[in-house]
Amino acid sequence: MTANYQAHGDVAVITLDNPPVNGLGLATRQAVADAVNRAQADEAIKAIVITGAGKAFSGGADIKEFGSPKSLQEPNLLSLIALVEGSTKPVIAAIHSVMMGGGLELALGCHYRVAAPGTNVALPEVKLGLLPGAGGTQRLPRALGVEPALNMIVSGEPVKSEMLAMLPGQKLFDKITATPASLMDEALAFARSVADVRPLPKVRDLPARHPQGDAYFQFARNMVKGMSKNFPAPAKCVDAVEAATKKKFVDGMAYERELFINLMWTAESRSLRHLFFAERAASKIPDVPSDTSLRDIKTVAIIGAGTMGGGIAMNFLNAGIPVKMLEMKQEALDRGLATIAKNYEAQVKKGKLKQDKYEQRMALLSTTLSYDDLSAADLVIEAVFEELSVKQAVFKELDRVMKLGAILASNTSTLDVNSIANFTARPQDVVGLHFFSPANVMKLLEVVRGEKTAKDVMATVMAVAKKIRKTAVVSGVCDGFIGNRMIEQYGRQGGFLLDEGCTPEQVDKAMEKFGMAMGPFRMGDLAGNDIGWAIRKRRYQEKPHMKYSKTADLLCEKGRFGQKTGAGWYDYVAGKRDAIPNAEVVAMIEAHRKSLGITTRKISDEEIVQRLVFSLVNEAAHILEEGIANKASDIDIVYIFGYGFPAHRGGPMNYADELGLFNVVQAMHRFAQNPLDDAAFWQPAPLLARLAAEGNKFN
Ligand code: T1G
Repeated sequence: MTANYQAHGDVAVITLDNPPVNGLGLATRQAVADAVNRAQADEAIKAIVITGAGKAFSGGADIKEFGSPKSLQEPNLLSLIALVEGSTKPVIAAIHSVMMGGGLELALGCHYRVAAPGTNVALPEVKLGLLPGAGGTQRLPRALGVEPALNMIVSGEPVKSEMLAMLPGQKLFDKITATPASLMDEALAFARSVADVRPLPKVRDLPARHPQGDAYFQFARNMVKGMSKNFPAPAKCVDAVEAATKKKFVDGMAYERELFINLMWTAESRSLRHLFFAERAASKIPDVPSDTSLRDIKTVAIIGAGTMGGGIAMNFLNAGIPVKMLEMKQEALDRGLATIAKNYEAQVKKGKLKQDKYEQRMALLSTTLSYDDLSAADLVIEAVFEELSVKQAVFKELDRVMKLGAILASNTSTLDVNSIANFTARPQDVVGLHFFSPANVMKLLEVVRGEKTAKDVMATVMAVAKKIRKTAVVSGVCDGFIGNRMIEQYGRQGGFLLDEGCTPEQVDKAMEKFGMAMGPFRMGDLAGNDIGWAIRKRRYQEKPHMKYSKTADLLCEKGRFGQKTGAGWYDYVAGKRDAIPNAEVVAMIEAHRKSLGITTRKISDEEIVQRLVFSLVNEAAHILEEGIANKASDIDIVYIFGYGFPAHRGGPMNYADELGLFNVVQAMHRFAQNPLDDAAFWQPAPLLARLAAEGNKFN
């Protein structure tokens, strides 16, 4: 079903019915057009109500159709809206729950709009690198006023229906119903009350004016410019809305269409649309049915009240889930609690958290020094020292005390979750939950699936991740899982570039110009260079043949661990985050090159970006081949949400697809010729080589 038709006396009710969000795909557009024509032809019908079944009025155009002929096939959305607006009988939109994008544009083509309170109303196209392409930039300013319309279009954020209805002079909503439940009754009554009103009111006939015209739009352009460095869409939103105030409606519509089509074909929009689906796809695990029954997670226990334990606890407290924290010593508990309170108090001071909410959250937190107090918890997360013997002691205790059916999770970032699971007699209940630091801020959560982890445990922790507003990606068990395994190759390339002639600043600036939130050396200073040092020391034992630059070790031998020691690759002033280049570090790198007899060369930003990003891509291709990641889009999500990869590039895999895998492989062959690089590493992973040879893509 895509839309159904029902006559209620002299009012025809057309109900969009295209689950899950009544996307306005071709079949739905066709069904609505047929229903509108049917109501026109039926003399017994005096008015038409359009509404949506299920959990949305309409979530907008069907994004899955973009880039395919279907999205343009008649009746396209513009034609459908024109058909509704040109109806000889009044068309009333009965709106509830969600009205977004093309859904709002369809409602703006109706003659009247009746909405339930609490409806989320938005034009989120800008979040997809687009702008409203079915009249939203021309009708919403007319219905709502230029400024509120532009704010909604440029932010893409939802606003509640009852809030919009309070705007002075607004013509978006003719009525807000008493409750969501009374929507249909009140919409039918409203339809009968306007059945004979002529001429039919059309949003397109309203004026769109702004008293300070040019000055306002100049201000708007300046504001938008600052926030949309890598995205063309927001600035085009301003152009389109300004056109509504300067051009005739039909000309404004033509201009909007031109801007929309152009944006549709930008790499930025393709990347953002890719990420929209990738984020949703990440929560789906191929061999775990979506209807797998979930374990009930009412209370959580956390082992370890350090930085990670405290940050993890906050996620659950924020979601209203009680937490019991265990430490070995009271002063560790006190310190942990104090840190959590301090974090919340900082949010209260900034006005980001209400005092009563803060107190509610803290009331959900309890502490203990005894494992026996944890037995009732449904989920326990261990966040203790990253040492297998310590994890072993913890999981033996958990195995002893936790109730049957409890999920036992480790926050380990590098250790083998299978080994940890085998410390217990219930490996099927053990899973890795790798939070990224700071755990109460970073959205990414790597859910590490052990060989024996039960399917319902996987389904449960993915649902818990959504509840605590994390973007979860499933990883298999390997050293570094997905993100850290790839970042190790990225860091190795950074080291080689220093040996070959780059400064840390040159590499960082090239990557930040590419769009990374931070280049590799600033990132190392932030995370702590000693972390990478510890891993490399392990590597030198495990893989003596693996090639590394020694510069990072030399830096750590000087105790320059980064921000936490006030100095790393860069110098830092207490309380500030600015990375100040340090001449001694540069001299140290130069001296090291001399000791190796290396003749430096000028290295382009392009080579820097390609070697760092393609090192991620090649390692990721191995990760896919080994089944550590289920799909390439999951790897994009890991890098966007966990490592500051630029969203407008869509993630490393999407970026490689955009460049063409053939070109990526050609570049890798060039890198393999460089005697100072690691030729073995640059052999394309078989999956990458095959896709490139086939002219195929990862995603
Ligand atoms: N098109 C296609 N699929 C969509 C969709 C859409 N517009 N919106 C949601 N889905 C799918 C989604 O992929 C997921 O699928 C399922 O619905 C549930 O989504 C011409 C050009 C509406 C607030 O940008 O913001 O109109 O994973 O998990 O949390 O100007 O979905 O189950 O297979 O997000 O309840 C503009 C995007 C389109 C709205 C519901 N509209 N959607 O949130 O569910 S462009 C949007 C959302 C447009 C016109 C332009 C949210 C939601 P699956 P979900 P939710």
